[in-house]
Amino acid sequence: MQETFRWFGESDTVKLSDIRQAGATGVVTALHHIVNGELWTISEIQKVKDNIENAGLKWSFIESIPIHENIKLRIGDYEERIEVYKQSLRNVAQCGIKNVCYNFMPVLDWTRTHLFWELEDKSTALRFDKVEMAVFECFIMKRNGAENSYSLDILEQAQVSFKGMSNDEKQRLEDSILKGLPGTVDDLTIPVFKDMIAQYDNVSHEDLKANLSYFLNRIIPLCEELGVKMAIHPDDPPIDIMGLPRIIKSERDLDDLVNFIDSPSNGITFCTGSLGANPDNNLPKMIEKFKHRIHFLHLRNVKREANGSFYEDNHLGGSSDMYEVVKTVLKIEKDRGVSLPMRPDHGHQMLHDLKNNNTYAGYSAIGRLRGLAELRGLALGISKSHII
Ligand code: DNO
Repeated sequence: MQETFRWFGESDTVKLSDIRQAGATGVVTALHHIVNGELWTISEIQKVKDNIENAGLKWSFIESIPIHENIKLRIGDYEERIEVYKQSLRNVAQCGIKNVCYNFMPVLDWTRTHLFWELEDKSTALRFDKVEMAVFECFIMKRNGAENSYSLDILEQAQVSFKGMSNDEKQRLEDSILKGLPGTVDDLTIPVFKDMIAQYDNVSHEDLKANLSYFLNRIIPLCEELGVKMAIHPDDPPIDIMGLPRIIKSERDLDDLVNFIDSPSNGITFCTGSLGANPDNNLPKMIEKFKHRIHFLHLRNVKREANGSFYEDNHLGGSSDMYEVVKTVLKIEKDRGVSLPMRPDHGHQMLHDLKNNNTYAGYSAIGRLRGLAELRGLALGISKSHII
């Protein structure tokens, strides 16, 4: 595996020099200052690339060139927007960067109810709490019909929890869900968010899949020409939220994805944290099954709870067997004769991260360094023991 670290650009308090000291050789980043849907110009791409290379690192993966909502919905100016997307792909390829992560999640990207949830050892983790999600949807945002998405038991707990919450706690919950996403330029407010969600009122899973298929059929032939590999990020968490259809959650969804257009350019970011939040996903089996389409790895480990809540545990802790995951990754790399870019995804805020807590949620320096170091040791141990 090629070790990489995500970097959010100049505004990131984790610097390229820190990434180098963590032992990573690659950087994963995007033009975070460009608004979703705008063209990525060669000069802007080249500036970021030079910056990374001057720090002795390589730009391994673009995460992400985001997809405009009009393309996901196939409304309005979506054809022009696909053309802009294609031009951005030509431009990144011309700068020599040919790995592109993206996602097709409606409105929201990854969603958590807590960005700094305190663990027993006083480090903090990201958490998705089903009851708090119900509090937000049913009592804070008051989404029409939200009650139908929850069991009676969760709704009762949500009611009690809401009554006991201070205004600050309510605000913290709202901000975690609507403003928690690192590296985006747009922060959402409840009214704007409601309007955006309403656009999906009559969009089913099948409709959204058809739109993804349409998009891929428009861009993948160009990607093949350019040698660009697209790698879709799964939906996180892997469930429908806020009544929005989410379509990349399971083995079946990935089956559909690879069948939309049969091409090595139509690939997957295998995120063990997103897919691992669904107990039905057998991660080693899926890695083996989609081995020719996995271009990028996000390794992290969530601890699942009985009611559908989860938090992000240590990289070798959590509910997924990271030993089996890494063993399978090394095996498919051997079969294919490749070394896949991998980043330790998310990390706890710990040690110095806690004193300097202006890092992006999930993207602390030391927490991710710990994750990377543990994964590196695990991979080395597996390789040296000749079990694959
Ligand atoms: C979370 C990330 C996601 C991911 C995008 C990819 O930490 O893995 O935000 O970058 O969904 O498009």
